[in-house]
Amino acid sequence: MGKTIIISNRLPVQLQIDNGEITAIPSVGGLATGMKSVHSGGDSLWIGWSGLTDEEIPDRLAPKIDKALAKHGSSKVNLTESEIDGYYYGFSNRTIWPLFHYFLEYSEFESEYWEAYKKVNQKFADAILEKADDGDTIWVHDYQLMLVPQMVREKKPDISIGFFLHIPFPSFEIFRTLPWREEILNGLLGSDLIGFHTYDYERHFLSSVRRLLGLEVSFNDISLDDRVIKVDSFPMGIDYKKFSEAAKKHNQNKEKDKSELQKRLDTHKKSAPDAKFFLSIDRLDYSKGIAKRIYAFEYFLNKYPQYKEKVRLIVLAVPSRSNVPQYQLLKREVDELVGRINGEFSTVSWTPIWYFYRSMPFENLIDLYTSSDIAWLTPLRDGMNLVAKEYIATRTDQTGVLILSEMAGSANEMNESLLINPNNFEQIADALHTAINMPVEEQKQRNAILQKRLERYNVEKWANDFMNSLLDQKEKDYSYVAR
Ligand code: GDG
Repeated sequence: MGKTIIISNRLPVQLQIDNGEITAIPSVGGLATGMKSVHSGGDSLWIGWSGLTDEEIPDRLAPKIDKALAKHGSSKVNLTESEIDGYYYGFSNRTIWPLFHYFLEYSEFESEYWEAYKKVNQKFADAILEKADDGDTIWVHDYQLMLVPQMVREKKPDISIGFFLHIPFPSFEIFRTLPWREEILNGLLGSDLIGFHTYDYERHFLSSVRRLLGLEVSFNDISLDDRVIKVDSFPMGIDYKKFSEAAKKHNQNKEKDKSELQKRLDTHKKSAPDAKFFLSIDRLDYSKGIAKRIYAFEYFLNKYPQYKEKVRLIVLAVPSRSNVPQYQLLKREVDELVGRINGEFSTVSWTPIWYFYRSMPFENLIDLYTSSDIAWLTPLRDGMNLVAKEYIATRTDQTGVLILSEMAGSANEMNESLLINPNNFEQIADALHTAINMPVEEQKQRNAILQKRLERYNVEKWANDFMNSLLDQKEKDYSYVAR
């Protein structure tokens, strides 16, 4: 059996340059953790961008960087600042991201971005081809690299290639507006297996393949002249144990071991024992519906004024893509909204919204999850939404209520939460009211089911299922197709 090559836009390590010395620190994100079972031992390689552009890497340090990355089974693709601008901030985040999240009006169709995307995808494909041998297995991740499977297939027709999309695949009516729609589909069809988070995304993709390329699709197989491609859904899980154990440890912390944030949360809890914390955590991204959530909070306070001074909304908005104009506008909108609503409702002893615009260390994330009575996650569109799953995993006593948008992929597996339409303020206000008054027994019943499911279908299982399905596909005899 050959080696496994994983490809994603970013490598699962962060580079630190200090006094000419290089350290590569492994990332702790969901993808990196999930891939541990696939990316371990000497038989795998992860290819991606290091996070530093060519201009930021002095020539004399380049070999040291390669060495530091090699220690983590990683190899970098070199990208210039202008390539990152066109491929990443341009086509990936100004064309594909908005379009695939149904923000058609934000999607920019610039041929310059498209050219950069093709060029950089070719760079990734070349980096793979340089390292790949026949018999290897390649797993390509996400919307930044949709042309890579075909680019590799052209040079290595027999190699096994899997692709997983972490964001939604939109309906045909949305996807068809993309000027380069056929090229994107053909790029993906270089794979043997194409995976999505949900069955709906899978169906949307198959519908576009049938209607735009006229290919034969039966169930979830696409037949080409010489190959059959399998399309399937693999809902991504979390590292359940990591979150539940961190929460257990956190709950046993003595006063002196608590973080400053936890101490503040405790003080507020003590001063108003009936008060409820609502928690909202997302990257500051328009797809996450943060501004709408804050408007809905205002609506809730007006509809149910009895909760004034009794509830608090904690908003953690993590900075993201801040050089894309839509993200700058959103930042301004959220800043103003929080200011206006706090100005309108605050009293001497109560500030309705606590707003943090930053990324927090993992320990503080656990402080927030474990201290919040209600997690309120209402993206307008979201491929999956792992925060919803993490919140449930940290509720070790099984209390807590999750209010989740129907538009998040995770809603398919989290029916026991309160599912809402993020555009329906009436429904949201009522869900908050229901959540505040939900008997503890009912909270526990719902969370027990959710926890069991999340523990079983964790991120490692997700990665293994995908890999096994890809191996199965490789072993199938499709010789009849070539007749
Ligand atoms: C994309 C898709 C899909 C957040 N704030 C902090 C922090 N986080 C961590 C969370 C969670 C992750 O970031 C966010 O994951 P999500 O799934 O919620 O969202 P995206 O970043 O948009 O991810 C999404 C995902 O890919 C996987 O396929 O679910 O739909 O859009 O793990 O814990 N972590 C720390 N500090 C923070 O302030 N340490």
